[in-house]
Amino acid sequence: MHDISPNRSPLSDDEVNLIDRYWRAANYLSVGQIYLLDNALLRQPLQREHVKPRLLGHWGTTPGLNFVYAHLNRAIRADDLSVLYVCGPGHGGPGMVANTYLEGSYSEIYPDISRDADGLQKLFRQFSFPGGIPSHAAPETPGSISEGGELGYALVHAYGAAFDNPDLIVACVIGDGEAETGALAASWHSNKFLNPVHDGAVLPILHLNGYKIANPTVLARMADDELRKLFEGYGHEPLFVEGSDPATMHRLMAETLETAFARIRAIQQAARDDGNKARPKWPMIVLRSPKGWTGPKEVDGLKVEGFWRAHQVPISNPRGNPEHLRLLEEWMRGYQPEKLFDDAGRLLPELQALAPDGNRRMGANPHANGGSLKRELKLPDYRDYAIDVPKPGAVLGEATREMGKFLRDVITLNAEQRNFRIMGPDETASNRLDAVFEVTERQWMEGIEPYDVHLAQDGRVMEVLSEHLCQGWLEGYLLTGRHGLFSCYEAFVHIIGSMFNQHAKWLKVSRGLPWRRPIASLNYLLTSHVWRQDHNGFSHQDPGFIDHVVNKKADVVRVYFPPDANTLLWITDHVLRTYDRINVIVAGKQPAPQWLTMDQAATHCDAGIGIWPWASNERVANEPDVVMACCGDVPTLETLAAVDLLRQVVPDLNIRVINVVDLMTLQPDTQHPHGLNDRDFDGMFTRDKPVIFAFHGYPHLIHRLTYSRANHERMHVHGFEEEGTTTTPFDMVVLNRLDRFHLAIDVIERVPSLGVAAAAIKQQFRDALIEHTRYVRAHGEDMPAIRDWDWPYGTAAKAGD
Ligand SMILES: Cc1ncc(C[n+]2csc(CCOP(=O)(O)OP(=O)(O)O)c2C)c(N)n1
Ligand SMILES: [Mg+2]
Repeated sequence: MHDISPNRSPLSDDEVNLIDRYWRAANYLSVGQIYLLDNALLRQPLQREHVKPRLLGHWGTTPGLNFVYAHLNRAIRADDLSVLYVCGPGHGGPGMVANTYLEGSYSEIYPDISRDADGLQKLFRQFSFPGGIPSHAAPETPGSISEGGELGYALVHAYGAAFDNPDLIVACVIGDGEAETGALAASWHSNKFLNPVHDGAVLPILHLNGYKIANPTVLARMADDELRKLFEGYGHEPLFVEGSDPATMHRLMAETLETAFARIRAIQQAARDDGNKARPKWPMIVLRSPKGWTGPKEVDGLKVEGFWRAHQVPISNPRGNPEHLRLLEEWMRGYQPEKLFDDAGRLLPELQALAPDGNRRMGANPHANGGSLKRELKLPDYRDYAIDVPKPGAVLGEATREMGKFLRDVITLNAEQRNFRIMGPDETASNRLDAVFEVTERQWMEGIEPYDVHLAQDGRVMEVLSEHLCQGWLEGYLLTGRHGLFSCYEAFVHIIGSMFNQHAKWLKVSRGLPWRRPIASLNYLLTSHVWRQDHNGFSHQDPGFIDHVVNKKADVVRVYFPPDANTLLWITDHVLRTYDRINVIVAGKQPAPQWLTMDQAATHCDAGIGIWPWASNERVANEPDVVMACCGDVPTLETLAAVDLLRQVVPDLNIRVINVVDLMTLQPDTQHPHGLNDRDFDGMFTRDKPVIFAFHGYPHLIHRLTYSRANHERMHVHGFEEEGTTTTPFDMVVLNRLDRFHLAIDVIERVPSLGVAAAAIKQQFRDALIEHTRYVRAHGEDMPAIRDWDWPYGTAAKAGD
């Protein structure tokens, strides 16, 4: 069933012939990349030694991708459109490379791969070849913002790219297998967040080639009627292009794209010129074409074209099997390369003329190299948001609430630039960032009731209960040159762990490509963290995302644990200025004691780690008896409370307190640019004194980062031990032995000089723990002595000073 009759085609026979030849050229180059080392233009009979020894790549999706590319070229030329091509089945890398080569953008970036026979030969050879290029639409591929290696993120990236880019159309090819992923299934709802006035358009092209690697796909086996209802239900107008006869399909596709772009224009006009506020029914295309279209129909008697066997390399052994070699030659010659390329190996001029010019070529669209369009954020002075801290611990504050005020003004200062957004799964207010709602709203295109709060068709905050969408939108937004922040519950950020991986890989590779300009960093605020899950309990207690983050290349990742509001402000300002990184900030939202003045905070954060002299009980000339290190807001509080306990019972004990804000300072400088060198580390942590380390996350991570340090065997780390429930804040730390009493007991046990006094002191602390347990179970809240504790010493560095 076709929506549009081929008879109404805008394509003449000549045009059909031309576009078909262009498509054949792209298909030829794609097959050549997978198979050939030599004899690229088939000027001689194909010999086994012309074929690569290892055949790698994916053919099945490629002819469909090439078909879409050729037709988008035509539409771009017709209406001078700015189109970004997001390629979901990124494993069709040969197709994206072939097309950018044909249009010339490839050779401009990689002049060695010239537009002649020599360049063509190199183009074939480099593909999936050691020292060459990867098999996917990777960062190396001009025009790409989405790798597609891990399937599922094409549509969400496309929307991220379209936000605040009113003149851009993002054409997004979605594999039918890819469409089965959770992330992609959620992505259809992105249209509820796209404003037709201020944002660009996304044209989803669902590529029903019927198969994945070894199975049919769910969507392809559904009848058109069900598909139509499904996508209408998602708020789209599906336009169907179905068939396998190339001439018919060219006509259909050309006509359908014209319809789709006309619909997009009409929607934008209605919203922009006529003030139509209704959520539009955006067009989408359902493209049903055979997997491995134009490839071999059968190999070794088994069905290939139009089946999953076309997925990777359809003819497996041309070097060893003469029949395979013959089939390959027949397949490639079937595209008639002599009618596509001239004697010098250049695409014939009448075919070159089908590609758009300059930046209109999809491989040269500047949005795909977002760093080149990036404008710096205007940032307010973070010092203006400082909490006044007359002495350590004297005032309570909510760190993320102060950050919210800073972000509010970031939004205001950049309102005109429209290049900053905050994403979150429904928690911006609960994470105490709600000051932002003084100046903006939550973006929302569905109906708005009079009693709704902070919803509007234009807002800088994007909330949807899909961490996949938050992450993917932000990636697409950053990759096209803008800025943002993703605030998330710490325990549930794991959901996008794999997307984080892919983005980190993208950054690592792009940093090695001089033509890819740096993009703004991906910034996470992880709050509602493990130690303060008062409402939720064990399911919400998991600090393990950071373990995952530090696996990535040191150049790319940073992890920050600000202990209070002023440090959080400094770090927020800092991360918003960085580029090509992933910054993770872990900070609590509950009222907590404030430790540092803004000046102290700035100095401390700049170094990333430091001794806190005011918290230490150390005679400067002497070595400490014990080092108490802390990293994270709750561990810092417990460490300081433990220092207080110890000062009371063993006032002569020399305690050094170290606070870690930047986790990566713990790694050696040879492994991370922020790492301390051994000399500085040893100076701080000593080479031979016990270190009691209170850490926000799983203890093993600290061991992992410090295993090569001289004093590692004396490091005793307290952290999350996977003990949790819905209980009081202090009981949570007790359950995991991160509380002041356990820390103090550990100090007593590890400092040899304490001798016989130790037993009595330990007993006193154990008794306090027993009393605590009894009290919380009886009263349902922490003991007053715990709740009301504050740092009693001011800035005095010695008890009694
Ligand atoms: C999340 C994820 N799971 C599994 C894979 C392995 N994989 C690679 S291609 C593919 C099939 C993709 O099918 P489809 O999206 O229909 O693409 P096409 O048919 O166009 O090749 C699979 C399962 C993957 N790349 N990503
Ligand atoms: Mg498929």
